[in-house]
Amino acid sequence: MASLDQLTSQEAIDLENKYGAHNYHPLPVVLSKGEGVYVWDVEGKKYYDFLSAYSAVNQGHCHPRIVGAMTKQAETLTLTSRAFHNDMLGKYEKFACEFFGFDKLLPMNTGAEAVETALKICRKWAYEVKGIDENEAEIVVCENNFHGRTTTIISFSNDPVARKNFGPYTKGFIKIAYDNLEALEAELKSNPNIAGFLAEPIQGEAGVFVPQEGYLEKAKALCEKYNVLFIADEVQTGIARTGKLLAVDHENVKPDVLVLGKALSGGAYPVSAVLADNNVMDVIRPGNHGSTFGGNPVAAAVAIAALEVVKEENLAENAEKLGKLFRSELNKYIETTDLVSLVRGKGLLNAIVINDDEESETAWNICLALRDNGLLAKPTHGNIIRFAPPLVMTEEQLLDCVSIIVKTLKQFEK
Ligand code: IF1
Repeated sequence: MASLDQLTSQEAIDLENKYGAHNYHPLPVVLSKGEGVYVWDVEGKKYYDFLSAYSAVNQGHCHPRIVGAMTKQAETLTLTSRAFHNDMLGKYEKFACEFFGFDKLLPMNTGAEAVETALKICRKWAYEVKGIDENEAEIVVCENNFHGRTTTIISFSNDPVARKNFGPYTKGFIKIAYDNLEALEAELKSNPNIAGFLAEPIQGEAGVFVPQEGYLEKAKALCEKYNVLFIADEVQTGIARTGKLLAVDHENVKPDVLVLGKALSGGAYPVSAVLADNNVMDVIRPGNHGSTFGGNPVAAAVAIAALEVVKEENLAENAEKLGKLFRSELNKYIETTDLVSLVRGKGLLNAIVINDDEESETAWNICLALRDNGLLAKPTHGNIIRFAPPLVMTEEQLLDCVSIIVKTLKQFEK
């Protein structure tokens, strides 16, 4: 075998297969470099990245400003723990609170940790502010949700692959249909122990499922009516991905609890956060919650830079404009074919549905062919392909990508 720094793709894949747990089924491509909307494999082939690390790399790969902030801070101070203060955390908290319009921020590292944090805050608020009896609080969640991989979060998943044989499961969650206000109101009305409603503004893993217009606004109004916290999981939809800074901004909704991750760091470093106003966040007191790495100075420096890039490079506006162009260009093709039944999404979070059953291999095979044609995307479920490029893409690049996608799809027409 070649030395560790000169692997072929096959050698790298073989190493992962032999020494890595088999908890993923990646597309066979081994990447070793990224810049902006492009990634390169170890053989030097260049690709458009149409996954953006599940929307973590909204600002583009290796954005110089984010990498610069990270390296500068890494040379100065990386970690203090929260046993001591550091001189970056407060600056970051002020910056992010003003950026998103909340009183306070609680820093964590991964999306799942931030979701867990939001659930804990919500339960504590229910007992100490709303006045629910101890251990009786329940949180309403949606069918086909994806909020992460912890034992509590998978307890309320309905994906058997993510859930089966990981029990016993955490109690206190009630699942209702997504995009169904009647189901939400029925639950809130009949159950005085509801503390919160947790939802993704667009369901990502479910296949980029966009709810009807007005759903978020009306769900938030119902939560207010029944004194229940509206918790928005914007780990994937946030940070300009859907054409606004937050997906809830499309309906001018301010969640009671906002959960962020992924592109909060531009994909350079694991950074997540929960934001809320004082009436909610102040239920958390010393010792109630924390993390060794949460709020470390590198994370703080990286997140400030990542958010500045979003604003200064107008990434939300670009996502909105390019998303419309992407869907309209793909719709022109869809009118001519039976292979693809539809394209849906918001901003640059989109998916196409292949006209085939969920168990078919067509979407996977299309992704292999897209790879061969220089574009990387991955199926979510058997017959849905997600398209989510970095938001720093230009119109010219997007049209180039559309032509690669259409050319590839045409190879699969019967
Ligand atoms: C994997 C999907 C995306 C998320 C929302 C919390 C988290 C995620 C709305 C947890 C994470 C990821 C994780 C990734 C696959 C992926 C995903 F396909 F499963 F649905 F993005 F579309 N809330 N989403 O989407 O964040 O703890 O991972 O930082 O490999 O599990 P995390």
